[in-house]
Amino acid sequence: METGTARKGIFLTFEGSEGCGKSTQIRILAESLCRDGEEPLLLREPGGTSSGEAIRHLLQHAPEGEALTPEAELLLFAASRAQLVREVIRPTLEAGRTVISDRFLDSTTVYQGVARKIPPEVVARINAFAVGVCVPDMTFLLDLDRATALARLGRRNQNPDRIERESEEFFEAVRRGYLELAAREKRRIRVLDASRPPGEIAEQIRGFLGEAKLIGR
Ligand code: T5A
Repeated sequence: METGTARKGIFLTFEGSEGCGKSTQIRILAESLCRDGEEPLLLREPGGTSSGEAIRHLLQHAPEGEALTPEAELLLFAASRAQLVREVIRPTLEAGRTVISDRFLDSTTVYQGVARKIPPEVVARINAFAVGVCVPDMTFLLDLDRATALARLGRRNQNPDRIERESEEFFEAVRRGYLELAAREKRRIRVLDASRPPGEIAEQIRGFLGEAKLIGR
């Protein structure tokens, strides 16, 4: 059984559907933290460790991943996360450094739980087992309609990965699932209108940071 350790760094995560602007906002935030003398650690899920990157390849692009069942998919995302938490995130937070992750456990709640229709209590148990006490201090949900996201992704979308090939219904469920989750977890999840210009969204995120730092202490 894991016990809580004294965390000193702040743990921030970004969530939202494909093309909502997570990577863009993470880059802007990291640059601004660096100007303030901080050196945040940037991660992406699945991935971030050598085993996690192998799992990412299997989940997204490998032909061997094409026939994965929803249950196997859920466990693979959880396996990548369990490794990332113990190998990278916890030691980094304990060393006092800020960690910013592009996706984390909420992606599983929404993509595998809501969109793949795996019962929420099963997803919650597996998520809890994978992360232990390592829950984000604050999560930024970039909410964007599907048409705008597709237009932004443009050319990249001509070579979609396994999940990007899902139906419009799937991505509607993802968006709805995220908004419902944010309504249930108001203290941790901040919803941002991702159709706004990048600089405006970045300013809102900076505005929430002070609060995240207080929660993280
Ligand atoms: N997944 C993941 C699960 O099913 N379960 C899980 O548990 C986890 C962890 C990962 C996939 O795995 C699934 C979900 C995903 O399908 P990925 O390859 O890591 O996928 O990619 P995504 O996370 O989907 O990220 P994307 O790269 O698609 O999009 P981003 O990072 O959200 O968007 P970004 O910043 O690259 O922006 C896209 C474009 O829009 C422009 C950018 O310049 C870029 O061209 N842009 C804007 N344009 C106008 N206004 C703005 N405000 C803009 N912001 C960005």
